[in-house]
Amino acid sequence: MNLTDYLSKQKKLVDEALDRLTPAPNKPPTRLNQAIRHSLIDGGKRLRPILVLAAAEAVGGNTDRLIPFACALECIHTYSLIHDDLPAMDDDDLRRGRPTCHKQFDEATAILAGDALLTMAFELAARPIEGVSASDSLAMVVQLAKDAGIHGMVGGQMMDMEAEDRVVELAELQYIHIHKTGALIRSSCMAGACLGGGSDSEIKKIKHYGEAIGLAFQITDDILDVVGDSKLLGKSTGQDQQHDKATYPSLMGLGQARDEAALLVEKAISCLDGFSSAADPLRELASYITDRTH
Ligand code: GRG
Repeated sequence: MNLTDYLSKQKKLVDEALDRLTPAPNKPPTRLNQAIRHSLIDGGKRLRPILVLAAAEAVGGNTDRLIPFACALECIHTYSLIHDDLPAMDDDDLRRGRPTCHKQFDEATAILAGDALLTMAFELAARPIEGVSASDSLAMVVQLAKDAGIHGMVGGQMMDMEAEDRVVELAELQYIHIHKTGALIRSSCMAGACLGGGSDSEIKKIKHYGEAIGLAFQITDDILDVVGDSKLLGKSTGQDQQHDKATYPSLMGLGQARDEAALLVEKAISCLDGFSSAADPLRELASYITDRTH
């Protein structure tokens, strides 16, 4: 398979659905809808929704029916970026190659745009899905809430903030990465596998795949902050060093950080042993996680 073609086809599907599912900019409350669209529409790689669809494909599921759930993942991710960029957190000016939400609008509007995206996500995730039992659907909504919340992304972000300006050991950094970034990636994979009709054993394997690529993704993010091109990334680089943050490269050097990420990719691919070629998109996506330049 050609991953570039696959990614652009899936991204187009997700982009079109997000555009359809998001209130029009001329509909009230216009300023809120414009702020949401500024951050959500036509931006980002759409990795999390693409993982939902690829995991469903791996277990032979119907991917079309999972589009609203896949979009929910992107809504949560985009809300986290909007709030992370606020002056109270990372205070960033640039995101996805354009001004951050609070720069383009104002802080209060950016907070509300994030809140609205988070609630919209659960409205989308809770929609009935043809061919999927209500209990499976509910289980994945609960899983998503856990992974996005206190015991996942939000908790990880809090730990990340608390770890600033003090010595952080590798084990703690790994814990932060797994929660802040990894949990939502794992949730995307699990949701695709479960809602796509996978068996318990398939869901478990894809969950472990998601955990491995989730950590590899954040290690790569740490690496790109050092060696990446801010134009390609669409955000400022060098932020971690500027804020004296513990990262994989700062704790073990760039070379070893790259090796760690590569090992995780290998581990992720091995979780898919026994899956047919329907899991090739997941296999290719694992390598893309560390090979990416943005
Ligand atoms: C504010 C509740 C709250 C959480 C913030 C995930 C996160 C927690 C903040 C985002 C800040 C950040 C740069 C995290 C590193 C990993 C990450 C999520 C990078 C951006 O994800 P990509 O590369 O972005 O998938 P695109 O723009 O392609 O969607």
